[in-house]
Amino acid sequence: MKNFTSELSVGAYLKAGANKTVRTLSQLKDLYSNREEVNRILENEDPVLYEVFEMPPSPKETDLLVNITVLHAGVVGEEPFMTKGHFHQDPDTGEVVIGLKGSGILLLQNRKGEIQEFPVEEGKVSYAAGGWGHRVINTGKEDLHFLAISGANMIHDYETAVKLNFKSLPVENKERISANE
Ligand code: S6P
Ligand code: ZN
Repeated sequence: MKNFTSELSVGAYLKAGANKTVRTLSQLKDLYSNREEVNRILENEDPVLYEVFEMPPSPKETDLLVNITVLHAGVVGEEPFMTKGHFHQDPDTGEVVIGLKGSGILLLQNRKGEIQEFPVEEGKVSYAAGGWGHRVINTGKEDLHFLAISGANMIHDYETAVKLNFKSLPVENKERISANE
């Protein structure tokens, strides 16, 4: 990666050279358990769930990935908008998550099924150690912005998250929903 300095805002980050990737509901519809609601929404529109702004890393494995994600506010049935969620293929590769704006949850789950949840909001930094899959859930009413930093040699492993049935709700919500069923 080239040297850069930027305000921690999407506009400034784009000016500094970031690439943008957009994730829509039609691309990620299998994340949500309420299929009828997914189809109902998609009949009218294909909402953008989140955007990732990535500063292009150099091909060198020792470089860093430094991304801002904007996770929009919204729900699909009971489940708030969330990132796809992934493990890192190399379990020695961790990740730092720094909240910038909005409020949400960093949900961590390892291959043994153990779960941890950390807040994602301005002024909070969390670390996902290697071996812990991670997903961010926007539990607030406004867009959630966060910065993620990991090693550029990291390969996203989305399949393991699917196989392990990665959780899609903060624990207290899930309990509340089952208690009301
Ligand atoms: C990369 C880092 C983030 C995510 C982004 C989208 O390691 O965790 O930049 O890529 O938040 O999440 P996902 O699960 O769709 O890659
Ligand atoms: Zn990651």
